[in-house]
Amino acid sequence: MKKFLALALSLIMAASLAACGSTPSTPAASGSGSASSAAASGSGDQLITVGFAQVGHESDWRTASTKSVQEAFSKENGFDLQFVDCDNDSAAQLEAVRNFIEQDVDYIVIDPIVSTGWDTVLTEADDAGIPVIVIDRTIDDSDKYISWVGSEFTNEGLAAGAWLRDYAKLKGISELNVLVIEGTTGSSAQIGRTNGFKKLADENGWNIIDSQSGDFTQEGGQKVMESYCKSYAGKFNVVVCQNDNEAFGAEDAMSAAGISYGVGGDVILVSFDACTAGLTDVLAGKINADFQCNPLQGPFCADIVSKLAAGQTVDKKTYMEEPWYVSEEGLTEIAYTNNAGKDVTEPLVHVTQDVVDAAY
Ligand code: GYE
Repeated sequence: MKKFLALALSLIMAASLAACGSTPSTPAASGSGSASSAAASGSGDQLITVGFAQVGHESDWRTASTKSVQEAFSKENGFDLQFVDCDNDSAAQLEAVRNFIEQDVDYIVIDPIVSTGWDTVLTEADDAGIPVIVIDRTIDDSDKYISWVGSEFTNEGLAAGAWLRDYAKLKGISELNVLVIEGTTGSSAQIGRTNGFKKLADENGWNIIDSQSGDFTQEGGQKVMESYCKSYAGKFNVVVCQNDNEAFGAEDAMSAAGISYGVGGDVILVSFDACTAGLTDVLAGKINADFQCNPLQGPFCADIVSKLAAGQTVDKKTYMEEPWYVSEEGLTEIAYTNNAGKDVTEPLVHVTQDVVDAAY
């Protein structure tokens, strides 16, 4: 199927380059129906073969992402999915993609561990006539892919900063001394969240005492926080963890060091992802605010592949919709200038048990 679609796809690619910035409407989280019918119409009775090079299994977010992709690319939906867990190893991820090219799969889906180093292998895929779709994290040094679906990480960081600015004002806290536990160095999620938050920190004169990577894992978050507690005891009142799993590790380290955090504590704890366990901690007042990153991208990705298989045009970029969650009721919205330079006002969702129950 790939062979005769190659020409059509280069035309589609050219058309899709013009489109960008769409927000997903369909498919919904369970949007396998449209993927199924489009896949079937694109390939007769044959399954579409898809190779997926996943980042790894480092977090609750990642587990939900893998499940979402595997469910959307099921046999019933017309796909034969080859899944590779790259265990957070960039070299292994490049090798996985090269293996997919060797196997002559119909489509390759990549969630890039880091945002650079991609142009050579994407050129190889292009030369082999295999379309590449990128999900979640971005590729920033090559445009040789058809489409991307994921999150605006810089906006997540900006929103976290805007919330902290307003929360500190509400609570009468005039001096903010911040410790950041970053995600995997060089991933677009780490880069965007770091830069977005730093912009607000600079604007408001906050002191970022230290910023180290916890590699998006609970163990990593705990280790970094243990060392922060030793080095900076009594000197910080904000901890920003770039995902929930790091926040769980940071909580354990602060508890062990006798440092109180969350609502009514000495340290404001901020997190990203808003998975079920993260929102459970927001409900319990352990995490003050959690900025969602939505991992349920599988149906959108399958829909893109199905459309390509049916010879249809796809958008170059699709952004997931993501709410911001808070533990207390005091603030109901935040206003900030987003990464596109637009002034936005967005609601803050106060977490209740219903919100936790509805989480991923
Ligand atoms: O925030 C983190 C995961 O790429 C957005 O990766 C994703 C991040 C997510 O390990 O939990």
